[in-house]
This record gives sequence, C-alpha cells and structure tokens, in this order.
Amino acid sequence: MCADLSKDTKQSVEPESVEQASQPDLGRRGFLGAAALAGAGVSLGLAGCAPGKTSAPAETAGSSVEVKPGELDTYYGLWSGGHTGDVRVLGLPSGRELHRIPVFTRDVLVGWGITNESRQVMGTKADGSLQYSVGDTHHVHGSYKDGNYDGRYAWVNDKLNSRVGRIRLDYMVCDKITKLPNVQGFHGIFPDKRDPVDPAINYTTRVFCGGEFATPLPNDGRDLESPEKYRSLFSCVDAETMEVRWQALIDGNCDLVATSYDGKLAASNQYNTEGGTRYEDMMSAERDACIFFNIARIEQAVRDGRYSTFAGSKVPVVDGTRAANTDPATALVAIVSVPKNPHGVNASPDGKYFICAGKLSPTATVIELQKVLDWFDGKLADIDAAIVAEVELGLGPLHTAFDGRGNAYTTLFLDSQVVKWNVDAAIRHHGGDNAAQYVVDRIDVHYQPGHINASQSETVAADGKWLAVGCKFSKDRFLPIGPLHPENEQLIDISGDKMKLVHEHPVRPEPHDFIIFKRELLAPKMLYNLDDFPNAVREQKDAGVFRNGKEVTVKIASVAPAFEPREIRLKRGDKVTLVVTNLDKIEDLAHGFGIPDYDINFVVNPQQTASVSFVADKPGVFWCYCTHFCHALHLEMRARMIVEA
Ligand code: RUQ
Ligand code: CUA
Ligand code: CA
Repeated sequence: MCADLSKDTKQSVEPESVEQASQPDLGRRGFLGAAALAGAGVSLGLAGCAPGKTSAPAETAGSSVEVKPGELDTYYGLWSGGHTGDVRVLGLPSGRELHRIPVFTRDVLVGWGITNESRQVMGTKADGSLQYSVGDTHHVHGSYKDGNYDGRYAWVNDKLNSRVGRIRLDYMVCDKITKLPNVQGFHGIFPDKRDPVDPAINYTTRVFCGGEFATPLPNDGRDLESPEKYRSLFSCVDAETMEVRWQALIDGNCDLVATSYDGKLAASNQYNTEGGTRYEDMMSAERDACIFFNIARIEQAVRDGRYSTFAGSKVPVVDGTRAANTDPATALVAIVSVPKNPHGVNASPDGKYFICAGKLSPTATVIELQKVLDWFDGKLADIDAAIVAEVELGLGPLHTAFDGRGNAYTTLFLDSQVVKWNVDAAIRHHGGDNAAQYVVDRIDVHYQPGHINASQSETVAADGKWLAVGCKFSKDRFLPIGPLHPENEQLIDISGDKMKLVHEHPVRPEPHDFIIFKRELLAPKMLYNLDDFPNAVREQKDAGVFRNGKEVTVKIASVAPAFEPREIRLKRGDKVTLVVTNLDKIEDLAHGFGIPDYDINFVVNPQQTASVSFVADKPGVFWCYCTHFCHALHLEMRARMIVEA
C-alpha cells in the first residue's frame, strides 16, 4: 500500500503544468497568489525570492514508511478534525487513522452527544438540548512535563463557538469543555510548559487561548458601529479545573499561540493591529505584531486587584493594550513589530527563539526570547531589537517546525513548498554576513500547505525524523469524488540533508494542525474502572426495571452475548433513564446499545457505564440490540423493550 503511494508520488507532475492543464482560465496557484497579493495591496519585492531549485520528486524511501501488517507505528499523531469538531489519532509513519475522539460535535459511533455523560461534558440548555451542535477544531496540543509531552492531556480549540476541549489521553476521551467568555473566533491554543515562578511546577498548569475576532465588549447590541471599541481577549485557562483564570484585553487579532520553555512568556502573533472591520483595513499597515505576555506580572496584577471585569463574566481582565504597556518596568506585555499580517508563531526546541511566519510578507521573523525578557528588565531599550533575523523564504510563509538540529521548516502556501532553513545562518545573514546561506533545501508539496509539524518538534526532544505537511488542496492527487476534494497529508523524511517526500494520504477536511510524538509517551488504558462510575450496574443481579411513578430507571448489565434484563416493560409517557454497564473485562470487547425509532445508539466499553434519558412516547415493541460486533451470537444480543399504549 505504502510502496504504491510512494510510486505515485514519484510519478507526480510539476504542479504548475497540472494547473494549466486542468484549469485553462487561471491556475489555482496563480489565482491564490494574485488574490493574496492584490489583497495585500503591496508589491512584495520578490526579485530575490523566486522559488529556488527544489528537491527531486520523492525517491522511494525503501521501507521506511511501510508498517507491515501486524507491525505497530512508532509515533502517535494527534490531528484536529476541523469541521467535524473532533480530534483524530493517527499512527505514524504509516498515516493510518486509528481513532476519532469526538469533542464538540455529536458522534454516533461512541454515542457522544447521545449519552447523558457526554451531554454533560458538551453542555446543555435549560430544555436539555445540546448547547451547540457544530464546531471547528484547529489546533491540538498536549500537556508537558520537563519540556516534553507527559501523556496526561491534550487540548483543542473550537474556533466557531470559542470553546476549549480537554482530552484525557489515558482513555482518549474528552472530559471537560470550557466556553471562553466574551471571545469570538478563539484560534490559537497552547499549554504552558512550566510555572514562571515555582520551579517545582515543571509541568503544564495553564492553557493559553488567543481570541481572534474583535467584537464590542460586551457584545450585546449596544455598540455595533464603533470599531474603535472592538477588542479581542487573550485567555488563560487552568489546566486542571478548566476554569478561566484571567484574560488580557488586547489590540488586534490573535492568530497562533506559543509558550516559552521557561514558563515566563506566552506569545501570540497578531494581524489586524489596525483594528479594521473591513477587509482592506485589516491589511493597511505595513507591520503587525507578535505580542508577549509576561505571565508572572499578569498574575501579580490579578492578585493585586489591578483588573476589571466585563458584564456577564467574573473573570479578571488585565489591560494588555499597546497604550497601557509602554513602560517596561510595569508592562504586562511586550509588543514586537513583525511584517504585515503574520501567520503562525512557533517556539524553537532549544528554547531560544519564537518564529513568526510572514504570510503576506515572504519572510520569517526570528525573535530572541532572552531579549524580550531583557526589555521587561529595562536592559533593552527598543523591543524591536529582540528581532535577530527577518529573512526571505518564499511566498506565503505560514507555519514552522523544527528538527532539533538547528533547522526550521516553513510552509510556503503560495509557492506550494516547504523550505528548510538554518536558524543560526539566518541570524548571521540578518546580522550582515551575506555569505551565510540559510536556505538549506526546498521541496514541492501538493498543494498549498498550511500547517506543518515534525516529530517531537514542539518539545525539547525534537528528533528530526518525520515532517508532516497538511496540504489544503489535493486537486489531482486522488480519484475524483465530486466537488468537495479531500485534503492531502504528506509525509517527508527529514533525517538527511535533503527532504524526501515519502508518503501521502487523503484526509477529510480539514485537519489544520497536528502534533507527532513517540509512542512511548502514551500509555492508554484498555479497560475502564467500574469504580469510576457511581451509576454502575455492578452485577447482573442488580439489573432490572425500577419504577417510581412515571420515573423509570432501567439498569442493564451486558455480558457477551447477552443483556440482562432481556425484557424491558414500560408505559407510554414514562420518563426513562437507561443505564448500561459493560461487565465484560476483556480488552476489545465493546458492546453497543441501539433503540430503534428512539434515535439512540451508543457504545459501552469494557467496565464502562453509560446512560441515556428519554420519554417512552412511542408504544410498541422495540428490539434494543447490540450495535457493536462482539461475539458469534452478537445478532442475538438483544433486549425487547415493550412500551404499553
Ligand atoms: S491556522 S493554516 Cu487555524 Cu492553524 Cu494556519
Ligand atoms: Cu454485544 Cu454485539
Ligand atoms: Ca495588518
């Protein structure tokens, strides 16, 4: 399978010629480039910036990505699911999708949004219906200890409804969702890596969330046409309680978030520092910003009561606007100027730099963290002197990954390339050493890449083996399936000097971002613990139908291949809570529980308990059956639900 794919890759055609062949009017590459540049309203001075010589098309990399039948992958990947509101678990290097963890939207396989337990996590309205039924996940990141993933949690954002979801990585389920107050378009998310003050706290205790869209605050209809009053908020969520600890009022629109390895700084690259509400206004200034939050100072300000609150929320809000933070001695934030409408900010694994990609500028900006700290300490007069490099890479730089050997890998959206560049050489070049060659290699990807990540890239253990690239357009790479194309995930071997494209697979749109880490860092549990469920039906003899007037509790124990009880007698209009415990203790022995015409189906894993509530409003006979293949007698695994008229 994999070998075939690499063969396909080998035969791939030059992107430019394909564009022309299939789209006579205007190639997409040309179209996107023209639109972006016209929107930017600038000439980018690209003379020195034409895509250089690219690597040869993928060579067959032997069996390096092939994971043979029965073999296990060596890396996990956590991929955001985009519109589907979930997080996907992949094995790498094979790229096989192993699981989807539902978070913000219903999932009819596991019954997410159907069981009472999951609905409580998702949030319901007063009438019991789900608060939200759609989502848009972009970024997923794991909890840290000592600068590496510790396998406890992952967090994912919902840009659409400004929610943060937390996933317990031991069971790979979402256990908490928090709605950010007064935030619209919550985009970048990143956990901290240690506490800025207490050295004993060498693990994640905060999750930072960047607010993208600026809105009137409060956004209740009173200020509609006064853009100068629109603001966005940067939020800090407690990693354990998932409550919002504090927020910071800021100018501009947060894009991504990155955190320093010493715990002292969180950053967000910002576009639309102009505060425009019209498309053209959002690109009018030549430079935007990367804003650095001084975590210790902000939390001291909160302790000192130097904050305000907004209607409807008790969360302390500190002032992180440019106007309020000009004096380094008291500033809560430092604002570094970067070229217009930057995209992506990433922390290098050596802990020294944050890199902002230029998007509308063909550059990447390297900011030295020690210099930002020096500015706060009064040792650096000009905050923009924290910029140690601003180098040309190519058109449409978006996101950057690292190999742990001093190289950065940046996606070029408009050029449909990944460029490998050396950070130290870029700094020397920026410092005036024109002989310093910082671009090491370029490779074509197919097509228009957004996010990129390397194995262990965002940890101290970056290992420089694999680089995954999320291509936003797949066009001619797969069998046609109608107008909505899959996206293309490509895998590049970065263990040598030259990048080698070794694998690709289609994905349902659109994953946005992902992390890749060694499989040893996760130890998922195979069985639930009965004691974790207060409503568990602990033994078969506890099962049965228990009536209290119109309120009926149905307790069901499942042991393959039978449910107990096998007959459930109800009266029309009964308010039913049906609890199912899977008493099987065998790995991989899940049961499902489906009730025809009652719109109910969910899975119960070994030693798990799940419940649903419904009104028995349809009289008749309903064969509740096991919906998950479990046994040779799986088809016979049923309970007859009788609803008397
Ligand atoms: S952003 S393609 Cu939502 Cu992650 Cu950059
Ligand atoms: Cu139990 Cu199928
Ligand atoms: Ca701008």
